[in-house]
Amino acid sequence: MAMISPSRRLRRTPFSAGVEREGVKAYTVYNRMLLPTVFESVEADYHHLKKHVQVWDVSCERQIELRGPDASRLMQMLTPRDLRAMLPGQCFYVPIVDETGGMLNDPVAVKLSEDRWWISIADSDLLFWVKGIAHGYRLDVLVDEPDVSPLAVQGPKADDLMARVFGDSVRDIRFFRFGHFDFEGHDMVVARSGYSKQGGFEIYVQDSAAGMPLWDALFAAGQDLEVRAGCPNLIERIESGLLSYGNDMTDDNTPHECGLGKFCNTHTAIGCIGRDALLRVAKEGPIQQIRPIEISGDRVPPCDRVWPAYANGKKVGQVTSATWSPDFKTNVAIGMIRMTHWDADTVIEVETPDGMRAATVRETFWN
Ligand code: THG
Repeated sequence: MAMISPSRRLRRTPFSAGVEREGVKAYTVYNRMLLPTVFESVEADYHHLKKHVQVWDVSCERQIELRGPDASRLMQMLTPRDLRAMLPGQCFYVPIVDETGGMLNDPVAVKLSEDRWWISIADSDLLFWVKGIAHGYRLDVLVDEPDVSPLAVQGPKADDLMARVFGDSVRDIRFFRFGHFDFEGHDMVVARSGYSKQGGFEIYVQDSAAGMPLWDALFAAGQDLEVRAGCPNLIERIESGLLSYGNDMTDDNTPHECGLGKFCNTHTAIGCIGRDALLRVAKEGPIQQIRPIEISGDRVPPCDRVWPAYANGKKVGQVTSATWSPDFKTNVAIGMIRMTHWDADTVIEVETPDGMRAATVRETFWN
């Protein structure tokens, strides 16, 4: 594929200088911002992530800040997850739905205080929907995109590296909780979260000017831990079943189709704009759902469009993410599969650009 031309519309990040110094080889565009996808190679990055520790520029996980007396009310209007018991200091993975129950985004909601939230968004223009609702309902809340850029530290040695920079108390942060930590006079929000299942943290850097000093401190402290620059890894995230908005699901899908029913409390999420629509569809239950799929044969080509899935010549779904897994020595994939064929061990056929492949619906992802 040809290069992407840089311009002001394609935003750089506070860490771009560090990412370039570490030899980034490829980017994608996410929320109109650069997101690295390859450093050494996707496979080499994968093995390193599972063994050591990586620093990821995930600035493209932009924050939507809600600030004001109606912030919590607005947050609940956006999601069918019941937020009443959520406390400041917690993060929740929250489906965001429109008035039809269709998925608009699948962000992490960060509750800073009763009247201040960050919505750490996946790749869709959620800001416009949120501003429209705040304005249309005349809510007393400010909605904007602040200068906040997440930097992820992921991998089995993440605790050791973070403790060297922020002190041993970072080890005490529980999963999907956050605390405030000082770095050279800058307040940093540090959460135990991240887009891998290898463990680690996300540092929400609230001032672009603090970005490179933090980047450099992590690399200086982690030399003997073999710290490297990394990025969300295609192989690891498919093995782990981490969904990618715009790839694995769109606004045509409900959270239940996406397997996110466990993050919905539609009956008690009073105020959620998609509530009535979701209550209607939840009564019947979804007729298709996301499933782990194992595709037989040797390495599949890159999956940059949907691959239809068939059984007995009839379409029964589609594969939306797929790659060769070096550790499991098979092709791992994520697909949306109709009810008639979604049971574990069901054999289907997937139409890849290389031709038809036998495939099997799995019970679980690969971790
Ligand atoms: N971290 C932050 N913001 C993000 C992402 C992130 N914004 C974009 C994107 N990733 C949003 N999508 C996801 C998808 C999965 C998870 C988080 C964000 C995730 N899921 C775990 C799981 O499904 O096992 C845990 C969910 C839970 O138990 O609550 O972590 O990665 N800041």
